[in-house]
Amino acid sequence: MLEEFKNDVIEGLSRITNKALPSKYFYDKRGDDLFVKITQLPEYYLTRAEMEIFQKRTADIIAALDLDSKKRYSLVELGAGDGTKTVHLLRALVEGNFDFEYLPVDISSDALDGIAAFLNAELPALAIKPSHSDYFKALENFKQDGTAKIILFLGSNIGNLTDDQATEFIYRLGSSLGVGDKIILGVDLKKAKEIILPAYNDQQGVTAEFNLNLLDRMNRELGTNFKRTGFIHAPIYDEEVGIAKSYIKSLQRQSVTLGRHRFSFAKDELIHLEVSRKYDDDVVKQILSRTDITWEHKITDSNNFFADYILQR
Ligand code: AVJ
Repeated sequence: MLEEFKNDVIEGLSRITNKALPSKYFYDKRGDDLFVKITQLPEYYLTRAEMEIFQKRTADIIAALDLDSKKRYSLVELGAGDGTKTVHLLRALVEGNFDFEYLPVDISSDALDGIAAFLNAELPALAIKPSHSDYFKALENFKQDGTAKIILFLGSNIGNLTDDQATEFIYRLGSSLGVGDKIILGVDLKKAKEIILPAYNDQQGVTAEFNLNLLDRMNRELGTNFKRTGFIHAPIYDEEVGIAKSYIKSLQRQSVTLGRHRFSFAKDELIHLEVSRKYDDDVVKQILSRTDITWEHKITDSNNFFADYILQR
């Protein structure tokens, strides 16, 4: 794990142009805490918008899933989250007497413990089986269990993937599902720069802190000597394509060492940290066209900021 982190940093920062670091490294303990703070920011509308869908449109989600009361279902959530959105759907399914189990999958055992405790308190009758695992390994294990699958991949988590990576991801998801299985895919929708950019550049500076925390993490875990004051958070939104990108910008000419490696930064040079892809129907169609997954329904919040697409294998 640490070795992989180190190799990714060396590869990404040794480049002469297009320096980059993978966004998955944001999420150490401090990064997890900062992300929770982000979801509560006034500018970060994504979490609230999807919450509204799960609170107010549960009946529509269930209708769109077209469930069969005689079948057994596994509701598999990729990335456990905190359960505050999913609980609404789970409650409605329990109340509707559907035969199902909830299977959250996450690589963080803390996240799984948290969601299990929360759901045991909220819905004591719910059968929950957490998997501390890689998504696709878990799906492989569930493949032959005789249940119909409903996969939840919420929160615009797919937004961190490029379109090619997202296609590959949905394609692999399809191959671990049976015909008729469903996917609920939560995505942030394309919209004006004036709304999207502040979500990644909030007034209080929490998102800046979230990005710059990666410098601290490298210093702590890999022994680099990044100076926090030498860099700033610099996000952009390309309204034409619909992609938000976060960079950190070097404020001066400087260099940083990692063991025998030295990384040099020009004044104003950027390090690319994250893509947050924004979707519309065309992007969804384009991605699905190269998979065996089809689009069944789309459910949005009242502002049309966010969508949960109900897809089918
Ligand atoms: C967790 C990928 C949905 O891109 O909006 C929030 C992560 N980064 N603020 C997003 C994030 C900066 C978030 N996702």
